[in-house]
Amino acid sequence: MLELKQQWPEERAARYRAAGYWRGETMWGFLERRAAEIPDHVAVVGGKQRWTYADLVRKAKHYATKFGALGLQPGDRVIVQLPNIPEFLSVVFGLFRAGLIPVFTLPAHRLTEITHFAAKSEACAYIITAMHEGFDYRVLAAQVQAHSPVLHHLIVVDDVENDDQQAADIPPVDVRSSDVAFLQISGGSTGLSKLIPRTHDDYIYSFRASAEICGLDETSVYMATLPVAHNFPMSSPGVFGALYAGSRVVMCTSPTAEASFALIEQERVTITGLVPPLALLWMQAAATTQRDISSLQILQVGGAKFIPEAASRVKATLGCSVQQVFGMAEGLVNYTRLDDPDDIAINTQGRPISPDDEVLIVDDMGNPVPDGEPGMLLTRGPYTINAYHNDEAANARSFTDDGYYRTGDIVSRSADGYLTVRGRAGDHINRSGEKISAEEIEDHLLAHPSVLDVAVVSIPDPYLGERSCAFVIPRGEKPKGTVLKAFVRLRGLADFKVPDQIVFVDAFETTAVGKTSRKFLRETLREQFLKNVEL
Ligand code: AMP
Ligand code: DBH
Repeated sequence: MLELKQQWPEERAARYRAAGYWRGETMWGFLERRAAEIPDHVAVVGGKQRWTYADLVRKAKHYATKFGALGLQPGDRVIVQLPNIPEFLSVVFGLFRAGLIPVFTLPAHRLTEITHFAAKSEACAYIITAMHEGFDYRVLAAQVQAHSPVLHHLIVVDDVENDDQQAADIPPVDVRSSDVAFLQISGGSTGLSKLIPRTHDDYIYSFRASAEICGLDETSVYMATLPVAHNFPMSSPGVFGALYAGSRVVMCTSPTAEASFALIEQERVTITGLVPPLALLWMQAAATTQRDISSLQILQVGGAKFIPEAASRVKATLGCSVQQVFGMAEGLVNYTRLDDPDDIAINTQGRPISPDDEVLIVDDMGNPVPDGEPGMLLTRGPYTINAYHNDEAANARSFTDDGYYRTGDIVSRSADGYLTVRGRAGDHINRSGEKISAEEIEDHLLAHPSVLDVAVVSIPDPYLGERSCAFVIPRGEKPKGTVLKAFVRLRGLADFKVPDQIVFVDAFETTAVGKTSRKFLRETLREQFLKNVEL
């Protein structure tokens, strides 16, 4: 089995320890300590469940025991595919206690993605809930297992919950805080998603500091509204930051305004995070809601650019402050601060968490650009990774020789260090915060016999921010767009990756001699499309 690694050069690691960023804590260790301090405080609420910190620790131990009884060994990788239910936390902390490595996936992922994650991580177990939103995960799991030779164990949380047999508690496994705690997933700008190894030290620092920036304490109520396996609701400050601060976590299974407002009213939620399209829907719904959402103090918005005009209306419509969050599962997270003047909170995507986050903004030649000018964002620091797992090609592309991560984002920086996102260099589609690799979808469409060539392009969309559009040159008779969409879905892809729109073209124009790169082609198609739309 490939070793899990995430290492910083010793000089920097020593500096991060000396500065008190890395404190030697572990994921299990911090929860157990919290539970000893505030055992009766409510830790997590969801559906009909309401667990105290003591309950959460007891339930996590139960899972750890189950994992041990199955023969899982410390260091084994376990795919976790769970919606926003309290069991997400008992399972994941159970894995931490047993020294197992969660591989986080989204409820929307399907056969192709899960099989890819299983292969890349060499996972030997897969944890699901039986049914969610009408989808039967047991059927998916059977297909995934048929494709994944070492994925021997399937754990369905519903079965574990119904089984009250108490096995003997296993002793906690000794893990080092510098060890990799789990594998997080990137949106994937080229090809399939990459796996991101995060250590206990670096991740705990990111959510502990995030919880401080967001002012979380034992009176706060954090609602996870976006799918909790996303880095944003997991750690910015997310469910982990909330538990670290002794706050209450509310698990919300549906991000609609109706369902969310009901939970905000019922649990007196003080803070939650959304992607921009959802924030727009909530702002609209707030005008007519009968629900009392006055407990909400902070609405975080991130994952994609929140335009200033929308940000400026949050206070008046929802009655709370807006906090912009610009982050990435690879590390760096920026926040506008709670005491920032409106001008900053509305017009920028914030500044980094840490004084030791190093940010470089460079031109095409790699030279730093002056403040206020757009350039490519490179970063390294105490919670930004130095390498992906098991992907040498991506590592060669994504990191500089001196350890900076190439974010692919084009940003400008103000004199006081605030970043504004201006665009991006890569070719992914940021569809409502879900990043989709154009290349990945092109490869699937090319497998259809009626597709001669294809380019997948992001198109600005008033609701989604961006939508995906596939420009297809047919081979022989033109297929129906719906047929191609169904074809992509049938290849076992998450629904959000199915092209929103299909446009047939006779040929791809080669306007400039020698410019045959896919990137240039996608840009040309996007421009032509937008010009036609305006006509
Ligand atoms: P990932 O690497 O899949 O975690 O996706 C992170 C990417 O999401 C960033 O590199 C940005 O491109 C985008 N992103 C996240 N937050 C924001 C934001 N507030 N504004 C604009 N883009 C964002
Ligand atoms: O989009 C993201 O990946 C993201 C957005 C906000 C993120 O990872 C985060 C905050 O931590």
